[in-house]
Amino acid sequence: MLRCALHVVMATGRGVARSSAARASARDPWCASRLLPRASVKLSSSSTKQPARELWGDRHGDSPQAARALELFLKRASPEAAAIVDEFLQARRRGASLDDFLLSSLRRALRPGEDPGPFVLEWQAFASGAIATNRNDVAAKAWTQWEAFGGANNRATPLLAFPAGETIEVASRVRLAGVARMDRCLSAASAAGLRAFVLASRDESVTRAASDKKAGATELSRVLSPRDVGSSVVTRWDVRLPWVEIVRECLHELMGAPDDASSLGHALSTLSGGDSAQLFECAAVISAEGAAPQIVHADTIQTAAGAQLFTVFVALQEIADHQGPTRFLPYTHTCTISHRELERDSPDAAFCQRTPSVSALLGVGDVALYDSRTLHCGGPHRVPANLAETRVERVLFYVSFKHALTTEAELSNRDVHGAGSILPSVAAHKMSLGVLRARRSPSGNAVSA
Ligand SMILES: O=C(O)CCC(=O)C(=O)O
Repeated sequence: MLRCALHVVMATGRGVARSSAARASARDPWCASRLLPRASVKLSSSSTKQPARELWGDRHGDSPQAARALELFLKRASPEAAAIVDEFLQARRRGASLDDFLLSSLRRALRPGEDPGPFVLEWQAFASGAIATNRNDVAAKAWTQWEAFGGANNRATPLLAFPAGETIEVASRVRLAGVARMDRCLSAASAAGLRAFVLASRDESVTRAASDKKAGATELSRVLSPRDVGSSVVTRWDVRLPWVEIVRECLHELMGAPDDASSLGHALSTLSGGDSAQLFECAAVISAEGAAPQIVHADTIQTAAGAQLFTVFVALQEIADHQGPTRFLPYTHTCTISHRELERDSPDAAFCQRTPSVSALLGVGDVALYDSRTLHCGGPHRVPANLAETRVERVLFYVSFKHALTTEAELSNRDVHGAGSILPSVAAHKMSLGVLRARRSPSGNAVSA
């Protein structure tokens, strides 16, 4: 799943960083002193050329996450790396954001033997060390947030669907609240077939990843809280799906008839600037019993450009409360204050204690459609209180569409992996929403029903 790298990592470290210096060192994911033993590059602690603080921040259009990440990095960056940052900040023109500078440097692929200069090397070492050392802290923080939302006495209300036939309402609802539900977009038979395919794909990808890390990284996206605190057992996966018949057929079915104004396809088109919106992700998330919750996060940060991505989560089986349904925080997609409060939340997650949320307790084939800026998280997958309840993995098929006016660079810059959760071979089709709605193949030929 696409997630804003800066947003997620900063959201994790922020609250605990304030508690005490010792705890900050132990738990702040960006704390450079923790990264030194792992980083291949030695960061100097005697930085002399520090960029002036007024050169970045809110008034330059930089996100708080990027500003905070830079501050932590600069505490230990070498004078040479700091000088490069200073050069960028001094020379940047209006619109050149720190977010893009940091994220494109983070993503920059290095050819063997290439010397990208001290900043890129140190920044990549800093960030990857932070992400690697941070996994347990992420799950621990997610449990604190989950408790703050009420824990087993969850205060979330169910995410409710609007009556059939009110599609305009669905698009309007997403615009207003950031999330809406649509029921029975996929038949039970299609959902069951796709579910079996997803689980088999997951098993194959996990086996392949064990012997071929590169193939693993192509087929399985990074996921938040893959393991619980202190556990080595993986209980959460994000599987990129191939463009095979069963996936295509389910997508066509989900979109509904092209002339049906109450269809999911129509709602997506209304929201995404028309049928030229492009398929950006095509994957599935799976959680097994024992899965920790995820930290509250958004998939993209808020920018002046507005909505950039709309995502559809499709339940491939019924989702009960013990299976950790997705929790959405309505109205947060356009609420800069909520995003900021989350980043600066107290160690006991006061923001989560006071913020209302809804649970996507979906039936088979039901859909949660959301604006990627909406704060959300997967819940913990627990043993049901009533052991007679069905105990199966929770599988969500998902696709996202890039708004017609959003450029590739705007979105890809906001993810560590350079793209959302989509196989390169599927992304290469550059599939438009219109093609999917019209049941055409990427080459434009009609697909037989
Ligand atoms: O598991 C879910 O319900 C949400 C997944 C998600 O948001 C993520 O993996 O980033």
